[in-house]
Amino acid sequence: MRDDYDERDVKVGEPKEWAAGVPGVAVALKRSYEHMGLVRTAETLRELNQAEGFDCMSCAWPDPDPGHRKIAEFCENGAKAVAEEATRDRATPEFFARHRIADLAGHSEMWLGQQGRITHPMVKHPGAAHYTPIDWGDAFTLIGEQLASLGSPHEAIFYTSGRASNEAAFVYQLFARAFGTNNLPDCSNMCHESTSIALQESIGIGKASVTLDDIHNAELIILQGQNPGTNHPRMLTELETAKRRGAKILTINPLREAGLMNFHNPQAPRGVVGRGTELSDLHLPIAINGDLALLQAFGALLVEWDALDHDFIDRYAHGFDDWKQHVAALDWDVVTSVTGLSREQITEAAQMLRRSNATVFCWAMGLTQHRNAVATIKEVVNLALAQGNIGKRGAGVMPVRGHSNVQGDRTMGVWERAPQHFLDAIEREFGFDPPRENGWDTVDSIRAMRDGKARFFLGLGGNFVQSAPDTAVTAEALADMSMTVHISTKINRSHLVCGDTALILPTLGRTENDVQASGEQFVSVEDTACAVHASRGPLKPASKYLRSEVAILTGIAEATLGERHGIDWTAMRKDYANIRTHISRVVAGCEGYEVNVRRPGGFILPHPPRDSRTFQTEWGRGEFALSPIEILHVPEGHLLLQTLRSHDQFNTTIYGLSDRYRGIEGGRRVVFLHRDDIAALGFDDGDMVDLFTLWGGDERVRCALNFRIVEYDVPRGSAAAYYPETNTLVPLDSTALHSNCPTYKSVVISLAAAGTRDHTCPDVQSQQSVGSDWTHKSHPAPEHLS
Ligand SMILES: Nc1nc2c(c(=O)[nH]1)N[C@H]1C(S)=C(S)[C@@H](COP(=O)(O)OP(=O)(O)OC[C@H]3O[C@@H](n4cnc5c(=O)[nH]c(N)nc54)[C@H](O)[C@@H]3O)O[C@H]1N2
Ligand SMILES: Nc1nc2c(c(=O)[nH]1)N[C@H]1C(S)=C(S)[C@@H](COP(=O)(O)OP(=O)(O)OC[C@H]3O[C@@H](n4cnc5c(=O)[nH]c(N)nc54)[C@H](O)[C@@H]3O)O[C@H]1N2
Ligand SMILES: [Mo]
Repeated sequence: MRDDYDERDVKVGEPKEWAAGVPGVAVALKRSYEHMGLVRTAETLRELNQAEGFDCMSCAWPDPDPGHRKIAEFCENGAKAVAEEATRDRATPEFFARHRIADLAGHSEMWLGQQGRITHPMVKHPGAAHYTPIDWGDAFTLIGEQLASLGSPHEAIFYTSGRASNEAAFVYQLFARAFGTNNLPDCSNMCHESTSIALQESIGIGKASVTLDDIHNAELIILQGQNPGTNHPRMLTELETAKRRGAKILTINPLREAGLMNFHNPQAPRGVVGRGTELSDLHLPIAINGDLALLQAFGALLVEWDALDHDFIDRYAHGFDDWKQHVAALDWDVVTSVTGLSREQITEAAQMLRRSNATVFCWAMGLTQHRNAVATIKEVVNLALAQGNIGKRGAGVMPVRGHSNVQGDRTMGVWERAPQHFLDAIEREFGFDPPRENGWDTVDSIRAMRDGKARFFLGLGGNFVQSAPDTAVTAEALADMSMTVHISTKINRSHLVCGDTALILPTLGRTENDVQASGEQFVSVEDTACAVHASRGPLKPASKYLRSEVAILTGIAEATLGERHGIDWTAMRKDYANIRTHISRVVAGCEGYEVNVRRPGGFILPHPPRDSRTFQTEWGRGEFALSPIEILHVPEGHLLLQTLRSHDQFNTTIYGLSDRYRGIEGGRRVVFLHRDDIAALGFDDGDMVDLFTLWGGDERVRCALNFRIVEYDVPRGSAAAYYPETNTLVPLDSTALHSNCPTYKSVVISLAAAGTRDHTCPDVQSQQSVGSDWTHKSHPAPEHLS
């Protein structure tokens, strides 16, 4: 089992021009056999994304209709995600007895994950150096007592990662609110929050207006700020179908990602032997954060050419005239300098919009994680409104969500700012008055912990300390808690940055059989196209001591609230149908939930703009937004860094060290730079450098050390490096306007030859040591316990 690697061993090859195909299948099966063995692999992958099977936990891409699913309806990275969960390796109490927490913190994130599934609930008592086993009942009692001891319910933070099922999410938010707080931050706060805010204000609902049928029938598909070949590989199959039916594809990305260019479909003979399908018809290598200006330039040209849907604008939109004037006054010098694109390139792309009668706009983190992200996404909507591309077959806005159930978790009320009508429905259904003031989102939760306003942190999945910005600040904040609790499948770094008392509560994963008092249970999830369906795990649980998320959460609720509010947690645990009954009465659009969700393929939630061009906005129409273009000044000698995913990770879970499509093997601490920037800064390809953030004057506070320079086709002035190694560089206070999403895709940095610049950052020679400095910050471990 590999632990760490030396950046100097990184092998750099040629980036690929195409995605998937035979290598994808080969890698998927190899990883699956290694982790699961032959029989388990066959058993598991056969059920993946089938109508009677389980929902893949790798991304939120929708499944085809039941009749149209392939025998193998999964992708390389889905298979890796399954193998990661269904592994035969186990992190047992003996494992935790062998390793002090401080020693575990010395290992890489990849190594931690490779230790396998956690088998028993574990506790670290104040001052202890190890995690030791604890009974479930005792664990719940400890949590209940801790929560009861808080000065106010608002001292508790209830975080969610987007893998939790609808049933778990519903129970969780109900518990937090019955306890008395809306402090329900989630991974969405770091992900598509900018989308949710922008779409809510512009079209009245924060979700995609597109179904798979629309993708297949589009004339133009725009892929902006998204790397589907790695992060939503099943999307490539649908793009291929669209292409074969004549759609054009416009890609907008600082990088020429392999999956944007060409697709060798591993499930079709032509993908195995042929030349694959060319995807991108035109690629715009935009400068980081140039999208708002680009979209406004598109708008200006469409107005100039009168390539507009006036009927739609008159009937369904508001604010068109102001927008028209706004884009007509556009300064093209600003546009070309901010986008790094020529007027000809931009015009050629705008012609594609002009010619299309049905355009689908897709985007992901390349748009959402910038300071001006909300404005940028509203500009996407402006274009959609201008050409009537909402509520029409083959057209629409399509934020491509990340975590497989991040959208469902929101629908179920995991939201620190849940709307009043949702809270009213909770009150009607359960007879208590939920707190009405907004809770903390992710960034505000970190601030609250840092400032001593919170004392308790519970994570329903996720890896908070690695996914959040400003790792040093976040770790210190978390280590200051009286209690940290993580409901998890596998060990991750957040378990090693402990509050005074720390608990790990091991849970069943999506692949596993969930049996409760009334018998076998299923759960339900929602994909990025608003389809809700059931998911049933085929495998025997990794350990007989595991409990489902619902069982754990209801156990905590009972230990904390007892009879308070008279909520019957036991009934919900016994039979999840009881949770779904509540859902059907509380969540709008979920009437008849139990019946609908049991249908093969499930059901699609209502979406007023998609269904009937109804817009539940201030004006009852689709709103044109006016956004000034702010120029992000990067001082001389500095670069704009975006942090992104390699092909061999799922967020903070590192599967391996192969970013195949970008030609990187054997390491992750690399920084991609343009050849001329490398030269201008006085370096060579292959040099080792330290990265420093320019923020608030002092450039020595945030650093990430020992990165190998890789010459790459990125726009001048920009840099790219992997998440989560570079989260140390993202300032907590650098967030998107209105959505508070960290600006993970625009961090101003400088470089220095490794080891040559003084710094004050607590970082972190390498990824491993993140955590070790904080593990016992508040209570150093007495040596005799080790
Ligand atoms: N295998 C796998 N699947 C995943 C995940 C994973 O980690 N692994 N994560 C899941 C999650 S939670 C999410 S949110 C999604 C993430 O899916 P993506 O959003 O595709 O993920 P990122 O790697 O962050 O890639 C962002 C892309 O945006 C581009 N980009 C960066 N800055 C800009 C910009 O200013 N403008 C434009 N136009 N483009 C820009 C980058 O070059 C990159 O191609 O994937 C989900 N699926
Ligand atoms: N620099 C930078 N930072 C980023 C991003 C970026 O692009 N750049 N992207 C952001 C985005 S888009 C997101 S969504 C966040 C992700 O943030 P998180 O959702 O917090 O992180 P993950 O890595 O997805 O969480 C992985 C952990 O979840 C646990 N887990 C896995 N399966 C299950 C399950 O079934 N149940 C439970 N209870 N636990 C499970 C495992 O223990 C695993 O270690 O990170 C954000 N951070
Ligand atoms: Mo995400």
